Amino acid sequence: MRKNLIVGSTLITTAFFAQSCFSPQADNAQQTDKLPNIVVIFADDLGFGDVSVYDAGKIPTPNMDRIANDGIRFENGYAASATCTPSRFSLLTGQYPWRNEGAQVLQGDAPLLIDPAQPTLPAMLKKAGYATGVIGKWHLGLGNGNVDWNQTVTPGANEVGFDYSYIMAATNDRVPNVFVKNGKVEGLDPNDPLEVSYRKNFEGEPTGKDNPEMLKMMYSHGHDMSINNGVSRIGFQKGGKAAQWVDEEMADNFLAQAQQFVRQKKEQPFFLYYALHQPHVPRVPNPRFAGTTGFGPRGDVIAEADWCIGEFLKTLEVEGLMENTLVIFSSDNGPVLDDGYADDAAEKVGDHTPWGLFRGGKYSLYDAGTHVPLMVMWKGHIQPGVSEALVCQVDLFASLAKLTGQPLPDNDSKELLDVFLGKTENGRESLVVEGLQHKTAFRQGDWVLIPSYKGSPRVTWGVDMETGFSKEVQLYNIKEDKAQQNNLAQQMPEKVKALMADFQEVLK
Ligand code: NG6
Ligand code: CA
Repeated sequence: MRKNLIVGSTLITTAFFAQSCFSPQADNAQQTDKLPNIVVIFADDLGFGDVSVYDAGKIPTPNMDRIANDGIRFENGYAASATCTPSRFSLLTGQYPWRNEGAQVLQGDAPLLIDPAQPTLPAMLKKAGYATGVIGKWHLGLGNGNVDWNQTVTPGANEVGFDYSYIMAATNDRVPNVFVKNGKVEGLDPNDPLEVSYRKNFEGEPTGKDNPEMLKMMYSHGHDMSINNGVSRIGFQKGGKAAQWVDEEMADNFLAQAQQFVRQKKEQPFFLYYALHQPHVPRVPNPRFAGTTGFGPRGDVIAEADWCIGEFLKTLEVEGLMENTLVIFSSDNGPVLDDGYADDAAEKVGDHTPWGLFRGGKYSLYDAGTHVPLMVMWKGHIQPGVSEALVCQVDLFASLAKLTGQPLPDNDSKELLDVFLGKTENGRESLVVEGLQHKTAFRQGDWVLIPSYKGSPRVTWGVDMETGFSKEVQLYNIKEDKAQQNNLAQQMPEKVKALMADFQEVLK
């Protein structure tokens, strides 16, 4: 058990905020004086064991560790899904991803996944008087399915609650390789229009498949289409050359944007969703970090991400905002080694265990798919500690609504503010997590139930990863058997039955 979880007076202040002062009807100006800034820093494919504070990590991550050491480190923090789009959908909407058929890994020209009429975390905070911004990876679709990248791309992040957006449309391995600022491609030369297709190449444009001599990093599967900056990607693009990103500069670019957002919005409460692109493929660190960890590019971009977090925290400090800013750090899904480029991730992993002690990783219904690093820091308001509570990123919506005096949403998000602030360990009783193809598992207490599923037990596109699918029903005690090696389903049919009944209740 944790002791002295909250400094007495600050807790009273927080409770006071939540209960009386911040009624949704209250005058915004009055509220905004006291509301804390909220920053969600969200890594891409960073595993539980990639963060050195979680014991298993061999790559030093002093700045991520600092958030944990100065705040609450969650030992049972989950993403809602083992891939990016569905996980981010849940973070921003408070809804389980499998309730939305379209919430699957999206291509770079996919339409906006979130209905602008649907309640979102940023829109809720905007109502509470926050300046809201998203910087970094989006991957929730843009436009209406027929985007002209040379015009304003809409609807997008700005239509679902963000006042400011500076984003990559999808992933760093998908076209278009440009930044979209408030719906406009940044740095586009009107004389060199940008065209994007996921169906066929544009006449005469080189590809990784046909022009491997142009590549500085070889693909291992997929990723053999249009080339930008010596890296071939998924999808085809033509033109827009002046706007295309340089991977090595991406971290500095997003960081500068995040710092600028803080400096510009510091007078009012702000909500910043700082969505790092690391350690997703292609892993191309700034030369300052290349070769620094001994774990190959995957290790080096984790070091780079950690540095970005450190610089960002320094900005909060310099601006005098540390004690008035709630910082949440997590990852969208579990880790993967070879995810489509020959970048030595598997060869150089050594005794580093990105998945910690858990089974599986990205794409997997096993625990490491969704069991991610999660930590919350709020200087002077949270007494540092470790929490065993079961929590999910989907719960941030309701919990932050509570913090800011907004009505609680009517969705899958559970109000766990006191848990996130380290005041209690009464987290969720149960949670549904998602693997590939909207297939789900049920965690209740220390038990995990994976129903019988048809489908390949391994990811089929060359990634060395278990999907978690099996014809056998699987039941694990995750506390005693973190690595999910001991399937107890045969032995404990009554437990399976009881869990299945509760699981079905949620799935309705
Ligand atoms: C897969 C890609 C993978 C990655 C993933 C999305 C191939 C072979 N694999 O389809 O490289 O981009 O999609 O990752 O193309 S996520 O973190 O955004 O969910
Ligand atoms: Ca991801």
